Amino acid sequence: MTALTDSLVEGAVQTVLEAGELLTDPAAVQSIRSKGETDYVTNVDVAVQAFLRKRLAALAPDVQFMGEEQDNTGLDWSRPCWILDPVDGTTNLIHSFRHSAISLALAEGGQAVFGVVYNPYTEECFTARRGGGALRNGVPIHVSDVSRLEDSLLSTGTVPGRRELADAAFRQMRALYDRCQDVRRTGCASLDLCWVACGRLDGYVELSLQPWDYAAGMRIAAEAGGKVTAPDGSPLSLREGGPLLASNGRLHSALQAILKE
Ligand code: 2AM
Ligand code: CA
Repeated sequence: MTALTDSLVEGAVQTVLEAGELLTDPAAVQSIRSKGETDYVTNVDVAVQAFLRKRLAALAPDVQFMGEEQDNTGLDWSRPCWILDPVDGTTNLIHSFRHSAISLALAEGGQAVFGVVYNPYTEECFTARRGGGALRNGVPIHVSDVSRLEDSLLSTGTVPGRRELADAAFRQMRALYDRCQDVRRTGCASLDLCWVACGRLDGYVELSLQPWDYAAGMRIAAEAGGKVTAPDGSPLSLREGGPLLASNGRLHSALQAILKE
């Protein structure tokens, strides 16, 4: 039986909106710890995860919890599971760049059946349920209808946490740049996916992401008419991360061909 009900969705969205206040306080970041080379966790990441974990457990005690700031071994993937990135765009948060989001998905049967991505700086809340379309602040959204790469605006990443991939990432960025109108690099994967969903971007490519970076955004982009896969077209896993290609659907095969080069 599915854990997903209208009241669970409403409760989860409400809780994410409340948690947004923990990011926007200008004095929010008090401590910064390094998890790996150029990969950081702040007191805000920890506080948002603790807040959501507690509130979601009260809303749905049987749903498991996967979060970026904890050890996630031992999850039973035959049962429902929340997948949370408490702060997607931690480096942006550290620099007051004001482009970060809370990303929460509900996974069932290996798929994200619900996703919410909230940007508390712009108060834009993107949501989607499987088969129910995608919404921004309650209003339906759709991917762009751009069908030629030369008319497209793309986003990509620099894989800051894996510097050994930098040459490949910048080669890829150059190859994309040569074929499109321009490239952007925003530092927040979940919002890049939502921006594909609402047509601000036509495609998005990143070489190394974690499931909490894309679980919610990929549901939102897919429900908005887009396509989100690995660069070779295979489905993305929610258990472990990897490279990602998102598009409005029309550009997917052209982007795949560039990434293969
Ligand atoms: P994060 O801010 O939650 O770490 C930046 O390129 C995007 O990639 C962000 O969405 C960031 O999420 C994500 N990302 C995934 N793995 C990362 C890593 N090891 N280091 C930095 N960013 C990472
Ligand atoms: Ca994060």
